[in-house]
Amino acid sequence: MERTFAMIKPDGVRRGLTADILARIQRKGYRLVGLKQMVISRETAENHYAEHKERPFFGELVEFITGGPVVAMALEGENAILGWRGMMGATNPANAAPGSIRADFATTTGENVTHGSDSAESAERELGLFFKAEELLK
Ligand code: 3AN
Repeated sequence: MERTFAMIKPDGVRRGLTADILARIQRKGYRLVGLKQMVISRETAENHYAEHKERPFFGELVEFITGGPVVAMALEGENAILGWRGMMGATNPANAAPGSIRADFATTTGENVTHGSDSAESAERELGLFFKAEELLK
């Protein structure tokens, strides 16, 4: 069993896609062991996206991700890290596999609806950044 950090970004929440995305996760069979709607602080955003600090789009990315409520999730299941990445599709929606969330709901890389940890190390770091231990089901 693996745990991963997943998020519906502000564009997804604003566009009313929350229920659809939660339904996909539940149909897939992942267990939602953490779930909350929140506005991300600037500090948490800069921390979360620290690997992109030198990229030209960093400022824009932080403004976007703090610009409205997100849905933060902890998903549990077999191969949940890669599996959720597969459900999201490629970062650039133009390259996302048909039927994936980004292929179905997004047109730009900057606002691509969802986030998912890309490795076990990222999952552990991001789950710790967004959830207190007592907010996660055992
Ligand atoms: P993923 O979200 O698929 O893990 P990353 O980690 O490469 O992709 O990028 C994190 C976020 O940074 C993306 N979801 C997107 O919002 C933003 N981003 C990445 N590349 C670009 C880009 N070339 N232009 C604008 N925003 C970008």
